[in-house]
Amino acid sequence: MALKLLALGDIHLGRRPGSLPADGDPRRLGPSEAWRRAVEAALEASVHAVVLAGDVVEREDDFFEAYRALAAGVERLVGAGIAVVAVAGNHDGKVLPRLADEIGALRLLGRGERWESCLLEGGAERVRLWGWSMAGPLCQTHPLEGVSFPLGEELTLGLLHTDRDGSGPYAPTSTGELEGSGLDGWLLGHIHRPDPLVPPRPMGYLGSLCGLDRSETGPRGPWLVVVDGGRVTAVDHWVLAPLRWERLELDLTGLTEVGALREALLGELRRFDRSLAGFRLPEAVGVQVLFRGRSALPSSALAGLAERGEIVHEGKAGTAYFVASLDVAVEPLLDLRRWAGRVDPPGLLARRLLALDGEGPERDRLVAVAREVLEAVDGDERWARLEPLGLDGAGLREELRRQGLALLEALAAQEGEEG
Ligand SMILES: [Mn+2]
Repeated sequence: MALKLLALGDIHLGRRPGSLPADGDPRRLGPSEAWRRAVEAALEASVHAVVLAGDVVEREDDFFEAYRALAAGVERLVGAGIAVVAVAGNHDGKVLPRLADEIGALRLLGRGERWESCLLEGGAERVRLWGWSMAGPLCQTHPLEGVSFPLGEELTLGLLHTDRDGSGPYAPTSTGELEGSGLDGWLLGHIHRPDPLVPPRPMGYLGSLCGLDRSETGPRGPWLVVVDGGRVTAVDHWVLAPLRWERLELDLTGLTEVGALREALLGELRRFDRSLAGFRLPEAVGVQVLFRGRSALPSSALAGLAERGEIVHEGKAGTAYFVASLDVAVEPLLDLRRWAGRVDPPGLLARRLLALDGEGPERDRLVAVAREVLEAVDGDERWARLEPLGLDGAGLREELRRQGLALLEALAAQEGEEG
């Protein structure tokens, strides 16, 4: 008889997802619903333990909201004989110990930044789980430095919120320390992108339980770890998050009218929806659309295709597909060589665009001039709260080309020319 353990990464109870469909209810799409789904799945599968890898709660201020959601889930699990064990992360280093005091059935491991273990039992198997909790938002301590674990008969797993291979103030560890620890696996919290976790020695990030903003694309959910015959025999990602984020690139080359574009977008969404599988399908999918290719359609028509948050498709199981962002990287159908033959500003612009496509010194000069101008803007403290500009060579060149082509497109339109 195997032991089944369900491992959850960063939940961030209390956080509202970054953007939502027009009529989206954060309670139905956010972390608390993801947690509710995970609890239900754990009960259905009769797992023996549920373990939480920290950042269970978003902020101190979310105590009451987190308390309600967490207590309800923990009580259902513990009522069914399922142990619930957690460590604290940088977001909940202060609040999770207090929640654990309130919710007696929630076992917090490693209070006060000290290693502590508990024994999980299920079927004919036993697992020793080692955990260490952060005590506040910042922690320069290296939790694994100079630590050696007493290794016994039973399988041992580690549960930790850590910045792996980082040097920041988030309880840093190194891959070498994790691998050299002698433990049979590490279930990590902090980084929201899940690692591939595989038997017999799963080692890595569980990922956020539910994508919290549009950068957190792809499948999200808890991981089932199966222990049989004293070793980890299976690790399965239970994709069940209520909200999912995806990037979608659409090549417009050859499309000449906005209607065809709409159909192309729907076609892509239908294809994606058919491929969508998982433990439970999402309630909503936020799509970041990027238009690419060469097209005579004006950028304004592309950008105006849908509003942010607009629901553009309903999937087979009622999944609402909404537009999280719409970006245009389409190149107009301009004959640059013909334009470059002219002796006027559009001609100069076309020659520079051709130079940017080439390999010569003129390309490097243009990029260097642009960088000099933009660095001054980037360093200006008025813009300090905005995202820094990406000023690497390839990105800058691409941006210059995009802006230049858009400008030439506008100039061409003024002349009533079609390329
Ligand atoms: Mn964290």
